[in-house]
Amino acid sequence: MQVGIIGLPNVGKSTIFNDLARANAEVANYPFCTIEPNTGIIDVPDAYLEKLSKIYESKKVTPATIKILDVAGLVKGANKGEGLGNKFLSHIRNADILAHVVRCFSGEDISAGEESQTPIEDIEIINTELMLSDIEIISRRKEKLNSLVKSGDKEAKIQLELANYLLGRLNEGIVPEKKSLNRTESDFLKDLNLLSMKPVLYVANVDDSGQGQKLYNELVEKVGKENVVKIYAELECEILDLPEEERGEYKKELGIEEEGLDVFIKSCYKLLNLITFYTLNENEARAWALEKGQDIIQAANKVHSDMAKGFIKAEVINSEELIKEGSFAQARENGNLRLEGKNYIVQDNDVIQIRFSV
Ligand SMILES: Nc1nc2c(ncn2[C@@H]2O[C@H](COP(=O)(O)OP(=O)(O)OP(=O)(O)O)[C@@H](O)[C@H]2O)c(=O)[nH]1
Ligand SMILES: [Mg+2]
Repeated sequence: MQVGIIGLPNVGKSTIFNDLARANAEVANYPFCTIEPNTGIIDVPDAYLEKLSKIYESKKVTPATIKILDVAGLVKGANKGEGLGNKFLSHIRNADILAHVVRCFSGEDISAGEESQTPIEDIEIINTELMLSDIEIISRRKEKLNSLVKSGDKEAKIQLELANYLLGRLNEGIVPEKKSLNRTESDFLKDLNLLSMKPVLYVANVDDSGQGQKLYNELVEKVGKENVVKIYAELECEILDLPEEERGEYKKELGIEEEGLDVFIKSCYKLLNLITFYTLNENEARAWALEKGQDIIQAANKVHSDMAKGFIKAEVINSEELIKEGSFAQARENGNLRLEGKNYIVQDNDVIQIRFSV
């Protein structure tokens, strides 16, 4: 999974990035501090993996990971070359989620540019620029498609029709809805990688001031609580610099109940409808992300295509139960290890042992 961080300049994107990826990207009080993208890998926090790894005393413990990208700030008119322009958005075209950072802190000495007024206006500037960038991408593709259509290419004709629909919506300032698409259309849409159609998580970069709370509330009112993650990025970065034993106390003082990282990942999983399954053996205990509703063959395919192709059956048990049992043998003896066939729909926190032949 990939997450791309977007937002106005100087709103704390790199601070959020450092907090989430436990990284050390440059943070400074001036716009366009970030020019080249920062890339980080986040280990998905996991309640069971460590305990599960004890079952076989696995040599390696591999959590699921998320790649996170922090890019330059966008400004009004970026599509016309304002600020750093919008070319850098190509770095996040492959992202599965956009983390849209919104300034919800006071800090009067920290300017997010002249046009920044309120969280609502700020997000509208960014969302408009994303649409304008998409319009550019589609228009460029249309030129190619036009000549293909003239030469009688039937697929290009379907693509051109979809391109015209998308352009029509975007030019009206409306994000196109995902209508039911045939194969050619959905492949084309995937290929276009439109930023405005990606799932968005609004990240409120808050401080502990009353003003910060007020701005956060405004944002929540506009986009809905379920779409906002509240992160005390700067405070959390400071906390990360403290010795481990002092962190808890400081967090309690500030009223930070759950770490930004945990809330953020949970929200990403929810937004993309992801669950976790595990594979275990002597070599490795590993957590994997899977779309909810997918079957065991799709899960097997994540691990190794041979496992999916040669699938015979799988032994399945919930993580918590397996930890309680202590071993597969014990679980089997107690009748708690289920045997599942190829149509089994994987459940959150399943541990699966796949039997296959190649
Ligand atoms: N007061 C206050 N300042 C913050 C907070 N979060 C970030 N900052 C400051 O805001 C300034 C910009 O932070 P960055 O993380 O570099 O912002 P950015 O969005 O990555 O900026 P660009 O890369 O230039 O677009 C820095 O001086 C940070 O210390 C906060 O919660 N409160
Ligand atoms: Mg930055």
